[in-house]
Amino acid sequence: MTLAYTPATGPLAAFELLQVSVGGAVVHVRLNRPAKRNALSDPLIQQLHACFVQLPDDCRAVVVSGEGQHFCAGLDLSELVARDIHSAMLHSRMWHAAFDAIQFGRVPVVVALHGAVVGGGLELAASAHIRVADRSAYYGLPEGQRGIFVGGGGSARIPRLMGVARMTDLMMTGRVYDAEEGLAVGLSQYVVEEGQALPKALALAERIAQNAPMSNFAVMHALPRIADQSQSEGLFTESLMAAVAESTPEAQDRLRAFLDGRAGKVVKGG
Ligand code: 1HE
Repeated sequence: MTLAYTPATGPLAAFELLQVSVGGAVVHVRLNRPAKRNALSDPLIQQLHACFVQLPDDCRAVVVSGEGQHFCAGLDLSELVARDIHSAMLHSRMWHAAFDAIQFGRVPVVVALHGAVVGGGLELAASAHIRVADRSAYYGLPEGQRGIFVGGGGSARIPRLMGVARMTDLMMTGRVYDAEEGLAVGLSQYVVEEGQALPKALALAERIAQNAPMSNFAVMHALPRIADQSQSEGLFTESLMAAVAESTPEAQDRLRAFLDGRAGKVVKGG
């Protein structure tokens, strides 16, 4: 982390369950319900959604983290009382809308994970583009034990990270992966020392924020869609995306800068 982060002003300052701060082009959104282990209540989901659709125009990347000892304990189980089928369906769709605003929003999202990353907390993490865990992080899907099913997009997103068989194992047996296991199966891309997930996530976001916005947009919007397409359709989508990205003035400037020796090279360990 190199930037100084100061509390957000304007609409992003108004969320009672989120603590939002801004450092340059990076917005840091902290789940702020530590007494309940950041359990995802309806208001918290609604505030997350509102926050992601109101990011300032100059925002280029977001970091999401959790206040307190855990990233997120998942669905607020105290709200799961006597919902009829229709309202349960609408509840799940509300989560989908919020997490879609994260995955398919304007800018890349890096999530910093520590402690419990369970149930809906893992669904939230799976909607981000890059996951950084510290050694205290652990992952579980206790829906099986609670008598419910994932409803926050987990069945669509989590198998794309670690496969259907592993998700089945976590949901059926209650198995919990530690941080290293999560890294090995693809749940996170980085594992760092305890307490270092947030600084690492901010540093990555600050670096991502320097990319051309169109390149970041292409990566977050085109890659998952191409992965869902047939090879023939995927290759065609890729050609369209490549043509759009390289024809932007920013791409032309950046390519010229490299050819003139004014841009950084690709370095080992960079
Ligand atoms: C909660 C929740 C919650 C904590 N809903 N209130 N998620 C789960 O099945 C995970 C349930 N939670 C836990 O297993 C543990 O709380 C933790 C391992 C996350 C943390 O343990 P710990 O010892 O640090 O905290 P705690 O003492 O268990 O919890 C502190 C308080 O948070 C306590 O309330 P208090 O009033 O007694 O202080 C807990 O009741 C409360 N709390 N987790 C409500 N989840 C769209 S579908 C998604 C489906 C799912 O996410 S299913 C998985 C739900």
